[in-house]
Amino acid sequence: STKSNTHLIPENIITNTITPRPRCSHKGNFGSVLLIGGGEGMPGAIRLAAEACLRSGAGLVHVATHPSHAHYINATRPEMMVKGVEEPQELDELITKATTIVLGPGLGKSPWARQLFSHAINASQPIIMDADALNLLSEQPIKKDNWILTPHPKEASRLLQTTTKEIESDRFSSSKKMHCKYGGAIILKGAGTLISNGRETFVCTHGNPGMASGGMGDVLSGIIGALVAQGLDIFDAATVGVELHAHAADLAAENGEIGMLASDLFPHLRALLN
Ligand code: NPW
Ligand code: AMP
Ligand code: MG
Repeated sequence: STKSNTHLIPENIITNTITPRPRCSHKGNFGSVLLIGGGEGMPGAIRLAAEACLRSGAGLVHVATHPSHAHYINATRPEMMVKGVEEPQELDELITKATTIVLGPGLGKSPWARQLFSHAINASQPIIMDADALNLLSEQPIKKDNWILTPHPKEASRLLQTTTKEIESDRFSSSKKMHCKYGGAIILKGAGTLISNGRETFVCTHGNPGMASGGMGDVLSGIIGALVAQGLDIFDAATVGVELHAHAADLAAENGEIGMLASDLFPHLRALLN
């Protein structure tokens, strides 16, 4: 059956995976993440993903974004290194230095976005694909082993050229179909998020409807980027990342679900990781 290799995410997965830092560690031990996104008028998504990445322990965080707001991102979080990128070739130096790449938050579908997308997906590092990177991928499907796709049901419907209703009617088989078509690790988001590599599927039972607010998914892609940069393989990073995100959201929801913000997760991420 489609459910034979299905498990709940183990309760202790975070403490079993995330270990204290050795006393002599330095930032080079925790990887460098390049986040690409934030088309004109949409700096918030990539700003949130990049902070989630820092808050989840990445050694260095670089953001490649639209030149119109590169300054804003750096001014509001100076720990990030930000480059306003006009032409896709300007990504090359950043890609060379990156341990892993997060592609898509707030990217949009403009000619600028399409050029950056086409250039970045050729990188050899693992890529966390989110938001408009998924929408653009659905227009020209390719298969890769070392990437993580993080669709919500509507993005999944575009990836499989079907309806959201169809995706939701059998989330297990939808995840498997996405793995067959695109490869890698698949995260089908929404209440009861599924994480699948085609052989095994984990189900996340944490999280809450307070998470149904803008920017929440952008935070997830940043968390996973940080975990890949710190050496987790893509399936472990996807699973642990989903659990951290949901657990942080449950802690944030102790102050109430309604009105909860994606950035409210940040202090809880730090507490859970430590
Ligand atoms: P409906 O309304 O039910 O038909 P889109 P997006 C559906 C950036 N952002 N179960 C639902 O459809 C992103 O990074 C920027 C069922 C919903 O209306 C992207 O680049 C922010 N259906 C870009 O915006 C903060 C579900 O999908 C529709 C579902 C567009 O991303 C916000 C939305 O999907 C945002 O992150 C579920 N669980 N979840 C910023 N601060 O800069 C979603 N849907 O059309 O792909 O648009 O996800 O908003
Ligand atoms: P996005 O739509 O890309 O912003 O992603 C939304 C994030 O919030 C995903 O990680 C979803 O799994 C999560 N989420 C949204 N609504 C719920 C819900 N009702 N229960 C649990 N998680 C949710
Ligand atoms: Mg999203």
